[in-house]
Amino acid sequence: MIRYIYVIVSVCVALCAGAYDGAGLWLPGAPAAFSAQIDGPKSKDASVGVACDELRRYWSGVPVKLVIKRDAGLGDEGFRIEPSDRRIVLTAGGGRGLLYGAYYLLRKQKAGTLPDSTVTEHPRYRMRVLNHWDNLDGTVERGYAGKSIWNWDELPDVESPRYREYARANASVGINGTVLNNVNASSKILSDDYLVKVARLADIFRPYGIKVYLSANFAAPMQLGGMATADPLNPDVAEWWKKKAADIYRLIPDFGGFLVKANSEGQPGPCDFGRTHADGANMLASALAPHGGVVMWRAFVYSPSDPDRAKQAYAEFKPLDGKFAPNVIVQIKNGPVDFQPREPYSPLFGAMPSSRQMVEFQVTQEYLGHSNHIAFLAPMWKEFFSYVKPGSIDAVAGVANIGDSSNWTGHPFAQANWYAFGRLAWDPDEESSVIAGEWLDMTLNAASMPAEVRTGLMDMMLDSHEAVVDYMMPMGLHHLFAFGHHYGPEPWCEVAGARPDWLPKYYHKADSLGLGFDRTLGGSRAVEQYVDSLSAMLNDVDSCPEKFLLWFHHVPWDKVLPSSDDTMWNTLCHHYEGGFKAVKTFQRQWDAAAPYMDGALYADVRRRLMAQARDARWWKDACLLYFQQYSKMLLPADVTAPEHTLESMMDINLDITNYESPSVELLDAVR
Ligand code: GCW
Repeated sequence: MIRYIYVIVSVCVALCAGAYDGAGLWLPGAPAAFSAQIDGPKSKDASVGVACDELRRYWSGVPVKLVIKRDAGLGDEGFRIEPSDRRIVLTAGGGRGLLYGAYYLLRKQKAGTLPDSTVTEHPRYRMRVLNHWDNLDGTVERGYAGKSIWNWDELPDVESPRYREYARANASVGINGTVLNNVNASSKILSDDYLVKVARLADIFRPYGIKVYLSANFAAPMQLGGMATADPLNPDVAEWWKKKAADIYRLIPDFGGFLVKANSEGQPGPCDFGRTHADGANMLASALAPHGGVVMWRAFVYSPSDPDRAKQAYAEFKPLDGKFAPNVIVQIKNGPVDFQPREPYSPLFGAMPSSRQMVEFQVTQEYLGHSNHIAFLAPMWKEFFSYVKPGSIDAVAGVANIGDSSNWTGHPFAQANWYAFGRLAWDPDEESSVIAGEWLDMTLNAASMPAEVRTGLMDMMLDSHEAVVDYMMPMGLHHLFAFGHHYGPEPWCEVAGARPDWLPKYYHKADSLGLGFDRTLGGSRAVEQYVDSLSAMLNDVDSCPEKFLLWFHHVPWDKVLPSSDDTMWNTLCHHYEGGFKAVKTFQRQWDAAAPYMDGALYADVRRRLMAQARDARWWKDACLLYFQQYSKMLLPADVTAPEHTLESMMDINLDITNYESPSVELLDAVR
């Protein structure tokens, strides 16, 4: 009976709220039925206005008094909430603190977890930045949620309502910066025509505490300025950038700075002129310094200084420690290779004690099933912070998964990764389960579902990343992806003329003896780049954690592992099987929630989960049948028999670009 009432109530809630299209994200949608009294300070700061407006519209509890107190030790962005039965006092050092405090209250109200004693919050990082890989033609590199949300042709005259909603969503989770354009940057973004458009976006974002940054093409003085060189030590080049910076700050007084991908994957950089990364970064930094801007200089470089690609960024950047200007921050991907489903942390973290460093996470699921697979990434990012102490880095960046699709992110659950990125950039100690629970309650009203249904959805989210690792690349395997678009397995991939380190065989090294990349002291010696205690642990095949085993070791197929008490081959097979089975469990967990949600949402995720289950099986069959040619061992009896033959899977050739996620229909057709 109770269950029956739940269904009726939930259906009513869904109907009252209108059909779910995901456009409202996790944000408060319907204005509060009874508006509470909100007293704010008199201030010209637009963020104060936003904080008060949001509370006036959506807060339905006791009165709230907002107070600015510069000397309360709360900094620019921190806030304090003192609740009582009669009213809540929200104190902050300035407008942005009030903004974050207001969103905190609305979040807790929606999730039903309002505090009953004083809460003080400060963000752990001053810079919490999204990186958009958006091109000026509207495509999004590695974007799987439609086209770019920036409509450059219409700007600055036409203002899409999405710009404000975007800013609001970011502010609600504490994100305070955005790099608008792809790191594979067009110089055009720095032209006068485009800067006016950028300035318009900056004006819209400012009240929400969001600074705008741009990716800069290092050769812009040549491409845009018609100069013969972009040599960072050439005084005319430095002067060109100084003038460019001054022009930008005239239009955007609080411009954040530049993000630069230099001498990486064909992008120009200081090394083209015989200079170092520090020479290049410092020249840009001195152009920005008078205005307070920063340079985020990416360490994603892999020129073959060492035969092991995983060692190259460290080899190139560590010697530059201490040579970067104070307003340069070296932006390092979380792992040493490239956003693989699981990587050990990049050993560059901690190896440059005299330089500022920031981490770059990938929110968009380039290597995690695009927008067809559910993979909640908070646990992966927390794993990074378990090795790299949050206090040892300066800032956090995330490659955005946002596009113009109606629900912003393609997969409805991919919204949770945008949400989790912001929450962890604010507080890396927050638990994944808290973040997942909040998001579910706010977005799917999960708190009103029966407890076991809500728990099922939580488990689905919390287990999802590990499941993807298991059916794609368990035990430290990496880069087994199809060439180019990176969707689906291709451990056999050969492309004539391609760089060897873009091909799977370079990484998995399967042969008759075993599997995995020997990075021990007897191999590429990559373990040496890690701190001593860890290095010894990783170097020993019996103490290396199973999850990194094939990253660091070439392991015999029949070696019995201490972690599983079974052969490496059987253990590998069980991981693939476990990943596939986990997705079957997710399907049941999702089906159990069907009666409590909007039908369109249910059907959308159900369809994607079907694709994910088929893909998990495709990955399992492809990798196990391919590796079996080398192991020459039988699949364990409890592993589901392959549905596909190796030959049929080697024939699959998805006709998609780096800007697309394959449609479920296309996947049906090819498999
Ligand atoms: O993983 C690779 C991607 C490229 C990307 C590059 C980078 C923007 O496949 O699409 O380019 O990383 O991070 O620069």
